[in-house]
Amino acid sequence: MGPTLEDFLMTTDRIDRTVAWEALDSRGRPTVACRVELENGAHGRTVVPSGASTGRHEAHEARDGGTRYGGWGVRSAVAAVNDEYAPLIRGMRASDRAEIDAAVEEHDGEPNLSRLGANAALAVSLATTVAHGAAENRPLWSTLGDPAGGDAGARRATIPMPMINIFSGGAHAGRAVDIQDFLVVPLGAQSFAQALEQVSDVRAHCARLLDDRGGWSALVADEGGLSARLGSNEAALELLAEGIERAGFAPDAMSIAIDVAASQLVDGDDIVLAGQGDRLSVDEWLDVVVGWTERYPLVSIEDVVGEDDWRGSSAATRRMPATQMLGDDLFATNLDRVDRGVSESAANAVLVKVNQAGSVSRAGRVLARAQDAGFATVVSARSGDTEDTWLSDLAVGWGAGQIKVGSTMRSERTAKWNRLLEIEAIDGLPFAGASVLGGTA
Ligand code: 2PG
Ligand code: MG
Repeated sequence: MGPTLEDFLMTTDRIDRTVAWEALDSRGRPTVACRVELENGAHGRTVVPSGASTGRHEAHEARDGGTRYGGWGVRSAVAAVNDEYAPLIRGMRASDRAEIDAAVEEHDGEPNLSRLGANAALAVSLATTVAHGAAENRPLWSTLGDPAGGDAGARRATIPMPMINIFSGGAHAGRAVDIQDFLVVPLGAQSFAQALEQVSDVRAHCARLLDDRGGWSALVADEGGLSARLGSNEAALELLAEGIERAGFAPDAMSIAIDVAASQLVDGDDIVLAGQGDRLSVDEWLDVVVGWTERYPLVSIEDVVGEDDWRGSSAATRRMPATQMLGDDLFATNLDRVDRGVSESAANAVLVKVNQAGSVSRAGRVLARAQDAGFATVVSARSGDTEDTWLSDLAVGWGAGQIKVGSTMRSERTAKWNRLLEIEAIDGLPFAGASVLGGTA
């Protein structure tokens, strides 16, 4: 199509200027920030998140190495946006996000975006997405189903069920215990606001219990959770179960989820629980976990075995059919891996992180594929996150059943919860409720 009157008057959503710079994430590490400005004056500005328990199959995050910021600098990714992507996408329409994402992916040329970095590609994709919402003067979540978005399409927008971190170990807490995340799922809540209030109460009770046991609840882990060297992984499960009871909730109204992040624990064919001095075969490990599902209200287990252990993942899903078996590093927000997981029944739920994929369109396609296969879906933040709130809008707009953002404190976490509270208060969308969990319970 030739130039339109709108083009002539500079009132279109065509991209005028794209600028990236180096900013900091919640761990104080450098990350890529980006602003996309449109001809009509609207703009989108985003800061890219980053993981600690990063899976091998994730899109590649470019880091500078060297001595600046201990090697974590992202000047090369920033330069890729300013020197290569800015001229590439200039003049394209923010509403054509799928086209923009495809142009960026093609320009990088590597499937995992390793030439210029997935952090560069994602910065452009996210800032464009936010700019589109701003240009339309609509809430961001409502733009996710727009035809040219190329992601999940028109899914029913709902406020997701949160799974909220209470206690941290693994790579998020100096390996205080081996398992990375101990979370609760407020299955009995009738609204998102009530869910958050109930979980805050459970966290407060767990903090008191921890102090009573000689821990120090004033110190928080990477995602705002409690942490302490409890001596065993099961001690953390006990802490949560007791905190839930003291807060007055029945186990089916306030249940437990864990993220084993087992790729961090794999040594050869074994799972090593260094904190408690155990080395177990995968079958022995699964016996332990099955025992936990019998003794605790454990409704969701993430990455129970290593990221390439398809056999172990399928065995776990077979042995715990009533439990949500959630793949994070296993799927790495990658379409081929989700397809394999579906055909081998290697899980019944998919965790979606946009920076594992490298673009909003790619992540949206993965989420839609999981939904179509009848898998449960959980949209997730990273342990190194930022003040941005687009994640909440993506989860709502894509109709993801659940969201995982960390604990109920630290601003990079509460920014996302607060955005969901805002959507519930302003837009009046329904709360997803308990039926969104995977497993046959
Ligand atoms: C995970 C995430 C978020 P990270 O493993 O699910 O908790 O951690 O961002 O470090 O990969
Ligand atoms: Mg995980």
